[in-house]
Amino acid sequence: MGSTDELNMNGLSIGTNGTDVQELDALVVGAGFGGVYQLKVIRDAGYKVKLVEHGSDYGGVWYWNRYPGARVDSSIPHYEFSDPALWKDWTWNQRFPGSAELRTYFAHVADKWDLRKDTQFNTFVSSATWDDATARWTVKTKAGETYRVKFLLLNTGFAAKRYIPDWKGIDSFKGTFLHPSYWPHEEPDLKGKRVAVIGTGSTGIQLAQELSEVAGQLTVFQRTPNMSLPMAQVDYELPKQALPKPDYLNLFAGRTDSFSGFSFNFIPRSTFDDTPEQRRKTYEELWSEGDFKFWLATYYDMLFTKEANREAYNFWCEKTRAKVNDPKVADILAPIEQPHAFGCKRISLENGYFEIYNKPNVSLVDISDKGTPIQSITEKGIKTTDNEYEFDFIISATGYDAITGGLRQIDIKGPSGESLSEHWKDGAKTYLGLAVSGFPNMFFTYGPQAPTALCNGPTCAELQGNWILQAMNHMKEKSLSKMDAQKESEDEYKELIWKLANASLLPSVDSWYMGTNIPGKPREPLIYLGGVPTYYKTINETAANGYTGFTLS
Ligand code: NA7
Repeated sequence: MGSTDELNMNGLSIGTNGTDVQELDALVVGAGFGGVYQLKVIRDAGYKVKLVEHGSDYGGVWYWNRYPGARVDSSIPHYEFSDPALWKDWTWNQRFPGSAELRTYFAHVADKWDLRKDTQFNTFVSSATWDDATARWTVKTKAGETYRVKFLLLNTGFAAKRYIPDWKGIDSFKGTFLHPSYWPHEEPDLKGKRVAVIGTGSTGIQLAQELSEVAGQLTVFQRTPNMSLPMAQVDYELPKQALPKPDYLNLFAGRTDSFSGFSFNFIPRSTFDDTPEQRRKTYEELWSEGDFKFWLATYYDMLFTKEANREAYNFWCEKTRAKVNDPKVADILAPIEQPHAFGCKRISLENGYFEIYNKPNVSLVDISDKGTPIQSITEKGIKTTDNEYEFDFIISATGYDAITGGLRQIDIKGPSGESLSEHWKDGAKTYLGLAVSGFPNMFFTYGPQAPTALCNGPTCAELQGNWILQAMNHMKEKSLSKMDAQKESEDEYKELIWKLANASLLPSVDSWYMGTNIPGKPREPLIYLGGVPTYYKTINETAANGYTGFTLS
């Protein structure tokens, strides 16, 4: 539908087929941290913008993930926006807030930033097509609405597309089969029931901890051990918080100087610079912090050299095995022989997880290739290579088509007619983890080839969101209609992504950081591994130099 076919009235056009076309400067897709920040700053800058979201409220992953025990494992106040208007009169109940408290926080953000009037929920964006003649994206929703916008801003996050393995027989199961991110709003009654949790990522661990208290019999199916670290939860006695409010400004300012967007950094010494006694003391101190510090504020060589990594693993293994009574169960949870490089698969934080296996109503099944893999789902439950287990509930905590899945599930077509999905069929290609060559005026946050899953979410939302706003402002000031990443820049950037990854141990491990959790997905580093400060410097220099690597017209 070209612009000449339409009658334009106050930003609303009527297409030839009678459908309304909403004209905007920008459409923001997704109402998690990335999307709400984007809406706020772009609207404040005077653009006409709307936010659309698949769910029926704000929160992104926190809207969807309502399973028992769902909570963030980044501590606050790291895990919140830096705007004083939000934090000056906000208090948290816990250091690691649960999903419901995070939804309340999002409601607070929506009120303070007055977001609701420009947000439309229950709206799934199904396609976007670029029209070169008008330099506009035509965006369609599943419900049949049409938007025509100069900028398409995708904030779909890293976990918008659930993954359930293609097991035979799921439909035949007579009990209830659930994916945790589609947890029913009306809480299912699991009390005294036979419950299976498949998967031991962050979700499986949180669920298992919680359900061990409720289920009659809980069986956890583990394919790979999760090298979880202890979470030191704190219940705040209000109004006391993690930090005095005047210290917040420093903490937020420091987030972009931290490798992972928190307020801490790696120790500038290598593991074996210290004596065994000093090292033990350092490990103990990091361990006792009860957050990600044993992972992301340890010796700088831990993620880069095998020996340093093994040393960290040995400490973790010793501490973890001490929590489990049965040595055979400990061999599955924390094998003495290191199964993969420590910290190169998503580390989770746990709160009594390993101890659940000391309870009589909890059991663990090793479904790795060395154990008894799942063969199918049956009417009664789960069939492995040596047994059929019977259940009332099966919870498939099997994760997501992470990082690229949420973007690829929208049918996005650039001027050449090539879709984003086709463009990425052999692997993700972006420039700066913000744009894709051949897809002009389309930007995204918390996606591939940016610090993303190794960066605290709100930090990334702000630093990428600000960059996108500046790019839009630049185009406005220069009266430009189109900004497109150059193919050569994209190719060079991909080389950089591999170079950074190859300097680390990450590519040696199967994980969703490498795309390997989804059968057939290309094996490649999906995350920028240079750390937040270097990423921040790179994207800001590109902007300061007039958006090098982009074609502006
Ligand atoms: P994850 O981290 O992707 O975990 C999924 C889990 O499911 C993991 O233990 C997988 O084992 C397991 N899995 C996946 N496919 C299978 C099959 N086919 N058979 C058996 N087991 C399987 O997702 P989460 O939801 O836990 O966490 C997502 C992120 O949310 C998390 O990292 C935080 O950032 C918050 P595997 O390790 O692949 O062997």
